[in-house]
Amino acid sequence: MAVGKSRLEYIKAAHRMERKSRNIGKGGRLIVKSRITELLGIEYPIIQGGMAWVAEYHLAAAVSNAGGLGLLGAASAPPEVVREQIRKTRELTNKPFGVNVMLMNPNADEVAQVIVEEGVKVVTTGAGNPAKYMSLWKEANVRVIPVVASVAMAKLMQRAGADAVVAEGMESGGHIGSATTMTLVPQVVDAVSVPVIAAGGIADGRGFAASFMLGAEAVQIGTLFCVAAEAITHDNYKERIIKAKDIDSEVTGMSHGHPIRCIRNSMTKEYLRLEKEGAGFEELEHLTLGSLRKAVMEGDVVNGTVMAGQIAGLINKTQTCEEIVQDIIGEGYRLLGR
Ligand code: TUI
Repeated sequence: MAVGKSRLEYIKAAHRMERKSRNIGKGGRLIVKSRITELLGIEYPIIQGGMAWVAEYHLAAAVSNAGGLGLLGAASAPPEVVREQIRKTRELTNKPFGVNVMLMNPNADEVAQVIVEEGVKVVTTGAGNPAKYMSLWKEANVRVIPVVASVAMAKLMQRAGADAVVAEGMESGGHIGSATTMTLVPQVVDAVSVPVIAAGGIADGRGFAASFMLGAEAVQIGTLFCVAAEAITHDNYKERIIKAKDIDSEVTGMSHGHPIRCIRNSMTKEYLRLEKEGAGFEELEHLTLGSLRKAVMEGDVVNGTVMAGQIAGLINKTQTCEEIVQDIIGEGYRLLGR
């Protein structure tokens, strides 16, 4: 025993050393570092997807409070609603969080500006090329993380100044590309020097560990957070995901180049029937107008659009965001031998 130290001090110091060697921080939480945790100032390399209607302030704050990165999904929300959501998130957490900008949103220009005005520190983008906002955000010291579905887009985004990229496979729910997570992630990792976040088909520690084996430094998770206790998603939507089997999703919109993955129901059957008959974009758009809101907010999972990834089949219960994050990190790091 060191001279001058009481037995209690000695035991405390020994416990501190033990926690440090096993990467365990105060409160027993595992400390998990990657370039992404450093870049974003978060505890764990888990990012919540910026899902339209689902990713609002309760969920984003809960994920951030659990040590991951919560995201607000701006989707097609008017800029003032996004501003309000940002302020409400701040009331629930003092941890970092971000905003996802859906680039097909006609309000994207104004939303991009609101993000700067409100001092948001992290932006992810989806469904398009965010190059035109890059200088605005970089000058405001916002970390910019585009979601990409190809190596070409990943390289383009790195050249444009992206801080990291999310490589999203077609297992994901919602708007998708054509490459799978298993093939896309290692190819993007080899093509860029910025850190890569894997997305698509991840809902447990195995998916987390596999992503790291492919070279990713974090994961983005959508479908699993849709069923989180803190998500305001209608119970019918959560139940539909929990009930889903491996092959219960369909991809609509292939014919007009905007493929969307969602759970098979009356809506997808009608959509695919019209597509087969050669219906035009306008007619198909009319069919789905407001249909995601109808499913997420009103619980109409028969006629509404139930966006979800292929991993829905693995998801069988609701958990809090804290439980989700701790389970994935615990299992993931055990599998990785860290
Ligand atoms: O954006 C997503 N997933 C989404 S957005 C969304 S909202 C929506 N609601 C109704 C209809 C349509 C959309 C639902 N799900 N994921 C990120 C993502 N981005 N996946 C694929 C892409 C992508 C696609 C093309 C990224 C870049 C890109 O570039 C095209 C170009 O400009 O060359």
